[in-house]
Amino acid sequence: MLPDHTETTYLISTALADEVRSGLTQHPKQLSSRFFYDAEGSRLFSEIMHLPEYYLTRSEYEIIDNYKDQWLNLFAANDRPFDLIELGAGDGLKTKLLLTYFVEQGARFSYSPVDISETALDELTDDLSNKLPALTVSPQHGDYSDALARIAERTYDGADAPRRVVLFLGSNIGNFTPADALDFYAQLSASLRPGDLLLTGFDLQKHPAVIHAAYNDRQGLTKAFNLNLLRRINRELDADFNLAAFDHYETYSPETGEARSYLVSQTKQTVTIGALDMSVVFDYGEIIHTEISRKFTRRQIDELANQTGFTQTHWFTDCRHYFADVVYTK
Ligand code: AVJ
Repeated sequence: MLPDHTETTYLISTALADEVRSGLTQHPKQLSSRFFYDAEGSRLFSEIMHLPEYYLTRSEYEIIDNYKDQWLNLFAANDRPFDLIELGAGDGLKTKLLLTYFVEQGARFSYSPVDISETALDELTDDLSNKLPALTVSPQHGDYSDALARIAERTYDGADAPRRVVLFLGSNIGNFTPADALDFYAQLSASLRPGDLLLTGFDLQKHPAVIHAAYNDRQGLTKAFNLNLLRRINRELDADFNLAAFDHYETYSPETGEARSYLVSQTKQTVTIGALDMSVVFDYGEIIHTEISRKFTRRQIDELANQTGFTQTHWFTDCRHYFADVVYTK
């Protein structure tokens, strides 16, 4: 059929469209984990945080609960007000504990959660305005590079300018490749001023079986979370992925410290992505790589600070040494 001017091919260019176009034409196929977090994906991740196998959230909660008084002393040193900027705040389960304590102690600070999920951010903001009405909250919808741009933009003059404290909790940093983590921390470092703080939650290397189980839970929530990416593509890009024809597969390598998530095609099949005017062939057993969740050694955490212009000043861990919240000072 000849092209007809009434039949327009829309070249849609959203971030998801670009990702699908490039990721599903590569070998091996891949899609970035940043697209997990639509409303359903954010909800599923909130459930994952309560799984018995997903030790990360409980370990970090223990650290925050044990050290929240020390953290406040650190953040508000010399009674200076501070701006708490949280990257990837999500539903703020752990942060609420911290914020509640800070407000109770009469700390002078404001809170800026940044998240890629608008629903998670709206719910967090509503909840905070009910529970902590005195707290100034300035939510920012966007990804990490938007957050960086905002941090770099914030210029304050004067000696009593608030110190900036950037929170990057929950081992969100694990989603970066080592090169991207270095790059991101170097950029963060460049946009902070001397005395500003960066507090990162790192999941530590431990028995590989413990880590593997955290991403391969018996209830199948991690599987549903991974498959939800395909459901999102069906909805937003008019695709016809049959979710039942894909499985979840997880690997953990104690040598690289990488947990990796895959979707596996259980049959030879062709998927059509309407909005991209594209069809994608999957071989039997072919994979899509969807996520890296990197686990760290103490040495790697020291090196990350050294290589990006930070000084590592504090190290907090849980009783099992599963997780560490680490303060870098600019
Ligand atoms: C939100 C990126 C920290 O990698 O552990 C949970 C996401 N993926 N189960 C992680 C996730 C599968 C989580 N982070």
